[in-house]
Amino acid sequence: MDGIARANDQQAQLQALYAEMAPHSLYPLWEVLAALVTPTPRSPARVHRWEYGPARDYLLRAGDLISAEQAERRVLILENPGLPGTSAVIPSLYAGLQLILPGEIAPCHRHTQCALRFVMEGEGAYTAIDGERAIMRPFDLVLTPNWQWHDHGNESDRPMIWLDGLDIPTVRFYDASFAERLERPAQNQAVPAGDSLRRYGRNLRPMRGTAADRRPAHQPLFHYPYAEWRESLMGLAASEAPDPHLGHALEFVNPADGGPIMPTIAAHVRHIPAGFESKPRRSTDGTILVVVEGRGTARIHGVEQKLAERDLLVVPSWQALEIRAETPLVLFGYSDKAAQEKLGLWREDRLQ
Ligand code: GTQ
Repeated sequence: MDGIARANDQQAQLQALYAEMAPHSLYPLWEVLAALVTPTPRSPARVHRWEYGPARDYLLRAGDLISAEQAERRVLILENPGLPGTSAVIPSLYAGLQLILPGEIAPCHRHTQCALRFVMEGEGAYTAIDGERAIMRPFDLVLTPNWQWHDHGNESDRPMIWLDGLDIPTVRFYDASFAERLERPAQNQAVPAGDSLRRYGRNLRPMRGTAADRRPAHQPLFHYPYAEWRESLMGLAASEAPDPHLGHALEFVNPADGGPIMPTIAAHVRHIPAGFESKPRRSTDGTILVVVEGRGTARIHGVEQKLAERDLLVVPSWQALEIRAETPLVLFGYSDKAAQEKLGLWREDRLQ
């Protein structure tokens, strides 16, 4: 046999082996190794932008057709076009836009998934967590840590819309989803609205061992108001030059340990001064960005995405992002950095 014939014979025998093994759920690694262990991340997720206006119109139409109570959660999923059928915005995280109309209640439940809410519009509706309401205003961040009872209600006279960020795909990956519904639609208010912010939100905490220390020790705070984070961000912007890759950037922290807000999800805000162009930066945490204020352009692999107020942009793992601000840009973002850091996976690359 010559070399070609020998190679053909090897291929034929291997193919016969694969065909025989497959019914026994056995497969050759050497055929897939390069796709499994890649030298750098190759996310199936794509860069995608949702303009807020059209998404909002569809959500309000859904509001005419189904009640929050009937839907349990009336949400439009922001599904990544590269991850069809998964309800995921990046492989590990979920994003959705939730609508609560005046007088409605999204019934009380709890689940092992962690959630954050970032308010897009409306004022005065609440998320209640374990007996305490957080009254929501535009661009507030509100958390629902895993397994805490929560319901949402709108006692204002205007629709309330927020972005939901959950770790649904992560919990699915670990096959660790549990959920329960409370028999009553809304839980009782055990304490006044804003109570935990006053107790734990000012670098103070009730003395350990006293009844006043009523929130779980590992997750005392769940409301990060816009009025507070904006003041910190603008103060930073006024005091020093922006970081060349990030602009001015602040991460939200869990006061219990100084780490990310939840075990699986990290969140941050950024300010990019007018006329500033950030240098390209990539990181392994796929990130969902919301434009809070201003106008600009995001460039990813030479492709430009216009950014206008309340638009949403997803940047998958290891895609280099450059941001140019036309007017001062304020962005909110959340990602799976919290989980990746725990697993020793998180990396970033600051390009020139
Ligand atoms: O508000 O509890 O967008 O359980 C998806 C699942 C919101 C919620 C979502 C949920 C919720």
